[in-house]
Amino acid sequence: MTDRPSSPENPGLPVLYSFRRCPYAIRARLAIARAGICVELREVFLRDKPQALIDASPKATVPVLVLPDGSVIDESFDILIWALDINDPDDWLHGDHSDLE
Ligand SMILES: N[C@@H](CCC(=O)N[C@@H](CS)C(=O)NCC(=O)O)C(=O)O
Repeated sequence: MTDRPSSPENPGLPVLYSFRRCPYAIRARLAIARAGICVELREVFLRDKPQALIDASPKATVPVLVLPDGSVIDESFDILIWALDINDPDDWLHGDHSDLE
């Protein structure tokens, strides 16, 4: 696992700190995937978080998204909104989902 704050291997890509089984991280990954956005995924161990994650978001929960300009989104719902604002092919943000109720 890398501990770098930026992504020299994938310059320009957002970095997503995630934990596979975390439901909040799953929500963020789902929205990012549906939006078709490429990110560098960094799986973390919650018991041994990388310093770069803590530096980006001192509350140190996952998911954390670090954008190429250095800005940080550290709430899964905000990551979902960020992704779907870029591309929302199924209109999850504004569609009529009354059939799901
Ligand atoms: N409100 C946050 C909650 C994130 C959260 O609590 N994630 C858990 C994992 S599921 C976490 O990182 N806990 C910190 C820890 O276990 O050290 C969000 O929606 O992103």
